[in-house]
Amino acid sequence: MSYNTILYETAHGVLTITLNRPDKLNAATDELLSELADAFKKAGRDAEVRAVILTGAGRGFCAGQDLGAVQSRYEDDDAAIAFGEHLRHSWNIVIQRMRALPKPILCAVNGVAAGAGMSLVLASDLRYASDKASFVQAFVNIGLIPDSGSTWTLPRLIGPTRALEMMLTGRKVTAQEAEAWGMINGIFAGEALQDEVRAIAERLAAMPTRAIGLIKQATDYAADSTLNEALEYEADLQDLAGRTQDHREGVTAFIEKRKPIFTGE
Ligand code: LHQ
Repeated sequence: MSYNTILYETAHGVLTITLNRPDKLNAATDELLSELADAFKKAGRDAEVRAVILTGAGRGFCAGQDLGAVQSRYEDDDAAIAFGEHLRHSWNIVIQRMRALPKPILCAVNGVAAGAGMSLVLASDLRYASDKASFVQAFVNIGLIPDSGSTWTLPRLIGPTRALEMMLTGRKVTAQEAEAWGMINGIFAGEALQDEVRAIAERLAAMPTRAIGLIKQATDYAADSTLNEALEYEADLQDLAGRTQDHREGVTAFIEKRKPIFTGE
């Protein structure tokens, strides 16, 4: 599949996906969502990709659903049903593929993240923002409810008190507030953001990739399980991690007092 609305660039084990509709703050059309879903599928299959950066072109990260496209749906009498179907076939697939990707996703939030654009941030594994970035649960401002996983991810990250305030008021939260609340991992000056996040991603790309995938899987599972279930699941996944070449390399390098060379196998 060739891409018109995103950029897909791989270097040094790191894939950078750039949402690329800068004049609309990278608001997502059907085309963009289908390309994004395809990009995450491709990233899963490409052994050369060991970390992914998700970012936006221009001054915004992503303003959520393209509202021009939404307006055209009003011609449909069954618009409510169409929204549900639309979510199931577009945004939900993207979010599910992000969580299922057995590689770390680092979000470089270069500007405003609104509506389901903010859901993309929340579905990433590590979140870094420019000091100019902001976060808006914009859904309520247009009479909708948070979607694309926001009702699940946001209260887990910042607690129900702050999450509901954002969801009910639709107010813009600054990068500084987001960091203080634990929504993001760090802030960088706007011009330094991409280089800083690339450096972190390159470090992660040189780590034991299979273990990183299993850590994502285990923590997502634990979010919904009892302690006993989590213990059992950890034991199952540790079985898999223990059979990787990178595990052997890690132990051997430790014993030999040298730096490990992880291949992602
Ligand atoms: C946009 C958009 C946009 C199109 C800025 N669309 N053009 C799922 C399923 C089904 C239905 C609906 O929704 C969903 C999920 C969702 O994501 S719902 C939430 C949709 N998003 C929003 O409601 C956010 C709308 N945008 C805004 O509130 C503001 O633009 C923010 C706060 C993001 C940024 O404000 P400013 O920095 O003041 O920028 P701006 O408003 O001037 O926007 C710049 C341009 O981008 C402008 O175009 P123009 O041609 O006039 O320069 C906007 O129209 C365009 N744009 N968001 N979502």
